[in-house]
Amino acid sequence: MIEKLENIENEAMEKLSQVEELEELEKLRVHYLGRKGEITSVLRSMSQQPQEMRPVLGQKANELKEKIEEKLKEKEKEIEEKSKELLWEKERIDVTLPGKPVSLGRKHPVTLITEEIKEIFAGLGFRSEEGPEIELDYYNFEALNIPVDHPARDMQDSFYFTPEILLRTHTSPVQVRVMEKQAPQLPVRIIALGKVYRRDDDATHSPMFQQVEGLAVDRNITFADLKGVLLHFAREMFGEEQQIRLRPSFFPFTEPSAEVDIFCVICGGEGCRVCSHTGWLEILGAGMVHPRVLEISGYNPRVVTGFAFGMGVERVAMLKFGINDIRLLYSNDLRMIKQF
Ligand code: 2NL
Repeated sequence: MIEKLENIENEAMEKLSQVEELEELEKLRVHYLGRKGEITSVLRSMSQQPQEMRPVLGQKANELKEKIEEKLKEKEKEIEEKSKELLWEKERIDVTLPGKPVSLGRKHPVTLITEEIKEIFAGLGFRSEEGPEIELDYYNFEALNIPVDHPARDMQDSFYFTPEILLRTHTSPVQVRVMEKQAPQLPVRIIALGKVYRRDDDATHSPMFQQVEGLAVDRNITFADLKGVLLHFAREMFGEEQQIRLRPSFFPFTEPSAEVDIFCVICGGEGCRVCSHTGWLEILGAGMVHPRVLEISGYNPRVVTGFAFGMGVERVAMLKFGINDIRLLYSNDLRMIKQF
């Protein structure tokens, strides 16, 4: 019997030292210490042993049981440590590996031009103003002397919510609101910029585009001031050699009115497809603020005069960057935006 216990011990220690997984370890525990395990059966068969051997055998068997339990515990700890180490090895971060490149966001060409326009006019003392994109008919048309039967008021040309409320078709209502608020205080020197909406959609017209309008109201403002400001703007934006050309035009909110051209920035005045072989490009509309508009907004047209102008930011961006289709600016194609 003693010999049997010694055999069990040798075998158990040998097997236990080779175990590498918790499952195997559990199997061995059951094999030796379980209800039908080897040690258990030795203890159970004690009654068949000679009386005088029982204490010695019992003690030996119990000692072996404890020894195996200890070894099991030790082994379990060892296996757990090892698996933790393996996991750590797998998840370890190698800080010396090169990082994944992060692509930087950048400004849209229309944003770049807007910022440039803002800066040029800030240099002349013009403050930037913004206002609501959903506007009242009053601010968008009526206060600007646009007659009730004007084609711009047509449902076909503007986006209406109700007969009184629409998406603004220009940023002029921002300027009307500023004048209304600060009248009769002088001077007014602002640019109004933001999104405007018209029912248009082709290579040169988008249903949403961005507009910058400028307004100066004070005593003794003349058409010469307007020309000087616009020439300065053209030279800052398109180069110091730039020339401007004014052609007579008509807007209900200015009188007199003009359309303003610059030398074609594509061909330098030689004549090309972009300028229809004229050498000139239209970039903005302008004029002296109509006395009716000044009056409606709270200024006395017998005391003050003003000039105003308006331009499409996309058009300026297209000319400056040589883009021939406005829809490219709003295609959300990264290949496009990455070029600026
Ligand atoms: C264009 C022409 C223009 C104005 C906008 C304006 C604003 C007030 C009073 C008088 Cl509050 N005028 N704005 C004047 C002339 C032309 O825009 O071609 N825009 C894209």
